Amino acid sequence: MLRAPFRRLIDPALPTPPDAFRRGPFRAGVFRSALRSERLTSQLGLWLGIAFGTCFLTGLISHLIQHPPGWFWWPSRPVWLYRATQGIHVATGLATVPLLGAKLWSVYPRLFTWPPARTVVHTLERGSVAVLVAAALFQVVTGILNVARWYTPMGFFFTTAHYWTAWLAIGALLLHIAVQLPVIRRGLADRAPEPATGGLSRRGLLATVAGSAVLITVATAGETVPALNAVSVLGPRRPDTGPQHLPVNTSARNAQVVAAATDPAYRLRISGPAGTRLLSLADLDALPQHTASLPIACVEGWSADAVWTGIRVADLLALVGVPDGNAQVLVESLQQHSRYASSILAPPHARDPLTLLARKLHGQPLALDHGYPLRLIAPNRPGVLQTKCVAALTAADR
Ligand SMILES: Nc1nc2c(c(=O)[nH]1)N[C@H]1C(S)=C(S)[C@@H](COP(=O)(O)O)O[C@H]1N2
Ligand SMILES: [Mo]
Repeated sequence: MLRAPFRRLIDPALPTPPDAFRRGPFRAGVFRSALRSERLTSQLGLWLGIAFGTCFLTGLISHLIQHPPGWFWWPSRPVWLYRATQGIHVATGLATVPLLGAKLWSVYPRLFTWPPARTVVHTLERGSVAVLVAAALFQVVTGILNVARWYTPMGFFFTTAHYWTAWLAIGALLLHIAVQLPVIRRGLADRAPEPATGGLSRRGLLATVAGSAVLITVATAGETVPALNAVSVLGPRRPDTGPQHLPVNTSARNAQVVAAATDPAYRLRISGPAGTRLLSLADLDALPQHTASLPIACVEGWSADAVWTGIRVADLLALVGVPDGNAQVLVESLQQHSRYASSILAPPHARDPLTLLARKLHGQPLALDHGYPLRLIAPNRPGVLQTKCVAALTAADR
C-alpha cells in the first residue's frame, strides 16, 4: 500500500461540495432495495463479462476475415465455422440486453454516492466506468439496428463505428475488472445466507435475467438454426423465404445490375499469369459442373443452407495458368460503386474444391436476385464476401 503522504501527493483529495447540494438521489438512504449487493453485482458481472468477451472475440474474427491483415489466415473448412462464430456473436450480443440492464440496475445508486468525486484517481475511475457504460450501450444498440437492417438512425458507417467502439469497450472493461477485482472476489466468494426480503430473491432475479437472455436467444436464433425457425418471433429474417427459398440481401434492381446481368454479350473475364480469357455462358456451361451444399452466413446474423451447382474456381484459374487454384484472387461484380462490388479470395478458399462460381441454386437456374448469371459461393466465408453477378476473376502475382 502507498504511504499516506505520497498517496496524497499523487492522488490529492478533492473538496467535498456543501451539504446543501445533497438533494434528490444524492440523499442518504434513497435506494433501499435489499436485493442490491456485491454478490448480485459480481454474479451479473461475471456472466456479462463472459457474454461480452465471447461477443468481442467472435466479432474480432468477423472483422479480421473481412479486412485481413498480412499475418491473418482463415481456413476454408469446416464449412460451417463462420456461420457458428457469427451466430454466436449475434446471440451473445443480444443476451447482453437483459444482463446489462440488470447489472446497471444493481449499481446505478453508486452514481449518486456522496461526495461525487473523492480524489483525482477516484474521479478518473468513475470516468472510465462512464466510458464503459456508454460504449457497451452503443454496441448493443448499433448491433441490434444492424440485425434489424435499420441503418437510417445511424449517421455513420456501422462496421467501422462498431469495430472501434468494441476496442474502447473492452479496454474500459479490463480496467474496470482490474480496479474492482477485490470487490468481485469478495462478491463471488460470499456464501452468507440471504436475509428474507419478502419480495424477489437474488436467485429469483438471476433466474429471471437468465430466462430473459435464453428467451431472446431462442426468439432470434431461428435466423440461423432451422429447428428454431417457428419460434423466431424476434428474428427479422426467415431463412427460408425469398426467391428459391433463400433470403436476398440486395436485389438486382437495387444493385442496378439488371441490364448488365441479362446482356447477351456477357463474358466472364479471367486473368492470371498465362493471360486473360473471356468465357461466354455457353463456354461456362460446357465446363465440368460441380454441386456443393454451402450456407450463406450474413454478418447480420441470418444464415441458410443452400445447394449450389457451378464451375470450380480452381478449374477456371487453371485456364489462365494458376496450378491447383493456388492464388489470391480478386472477384469483381458487374455491380458498380458498392462496398460489396468486389471481394478477395485467399488461397485456402481459391483452391478449395467446394468454391464455385454458381450457375444454379437448388437445381434451378440462379435467380437474378441471387447473382445471375454467376455468383461466388465459397465455404466458411461471410455472406458479404460471396460476391453476386461476377464479372471478373483476377489472380494476383504471388
Ligand atoms: N454484387 C453483390 N454481391 C453481394 C451483395 C451485394 O450487395 N452485391 N451482398 C452480399 C451479402 S451482404 C450477402 S449476405 C450475400 C447474400 O446473398 P443472397 O442475396 O443471394 O442471399 O450476398 C453478398 N454478395
Ligand atoms: Mo450480408
